[in-house]
Amino acid sequence: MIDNINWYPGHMKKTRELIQDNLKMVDAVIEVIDARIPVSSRNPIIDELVKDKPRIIALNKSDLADEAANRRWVDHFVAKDRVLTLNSMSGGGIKNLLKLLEKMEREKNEGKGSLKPYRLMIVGVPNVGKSSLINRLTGRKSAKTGDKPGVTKGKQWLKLNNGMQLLDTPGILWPKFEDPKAGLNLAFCGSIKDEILDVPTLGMELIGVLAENYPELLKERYKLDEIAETPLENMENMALKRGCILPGKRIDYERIGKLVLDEFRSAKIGRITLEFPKG
Ligand SMILES: Nc1nc2c(ncn2[C@@H]2O[C@H](COP(=O)(O)OP(=O)(O)OP(=O)(O)O)[C@@H](O)[C@H]2O)c(=O)[nH]1
Ligand SMILES: [Mg+2]
Repeated sequence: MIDNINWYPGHMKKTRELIQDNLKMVDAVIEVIDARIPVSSRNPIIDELVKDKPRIIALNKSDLADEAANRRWVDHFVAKDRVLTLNSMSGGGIKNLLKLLEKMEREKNEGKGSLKPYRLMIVGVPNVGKSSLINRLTGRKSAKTGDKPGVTKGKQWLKLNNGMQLLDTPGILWPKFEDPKAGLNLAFCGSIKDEILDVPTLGMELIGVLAENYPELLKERYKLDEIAETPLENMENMALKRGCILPGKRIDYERIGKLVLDEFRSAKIGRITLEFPKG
């Protein structure tokens, strides 16, 4: 199902080494995950790499995710890690993050004389908002967006207003392709855009998930009388409501597929979370 992905094993090894090397230089790690898919947007390798280093789990894009689910995820992660919700687009949650970092810095420096600046690194899968977060933390446009993994052009430390230092190279983790569901979730959320499945299939898969978890939002947005038996029927009903019709009254699957993906990604259907903590 998933082909044409440029994360071949050699690349993964290089990325892992790059993150490992960079991690040696920092006091704490901010692991950025997508609040809509907190399982699929994590890479288990990070636990192995971070080990005992202080870590913050940042549920970014929390503005797009279901608020009740955000709370459940915070409760879930807080058992093991420091966790908070963020909106790196508007800056929501950044003050809380800075407060937390300052507390961690105080804990590290307790009882010590000469103080080195507290050093941070941000890691996460593509498109979760690492660069946006870096720019928020430094208060200016410091980070290039669209950095490719494995490409380091000299390390640079960015200074935060509170004196902390942030490594300018975000650690880009490879997504979990081994699990097809994770691949789909990442594609729904725009982390691996056109690389898996075609748009009509991806759109139909998303409709299936929404019909199951958020039937009311789907009905409301697309003026559906009922949720039909199959994702395909729902897709066709939605296409009719939205005029996604080709000559000869044929359904334009490409257009309705793209439309539902766009409207999900921009939260026009509503604030939606695709994965929930167990229990
Ligand atoms: N709604 C919303 N959008 C966000 C948020 N954070 C980032 N974005 C958007 O998500 C997209 C990706 O953000 P980037 O900061 O470039 O993500 P990245 O992790 O650096 O991506 P790569 O460098 O490709 O790995 C951009 O269009 C951002 O504007 C957020 O909290 N909420
Ligand atoms: Mg980036």
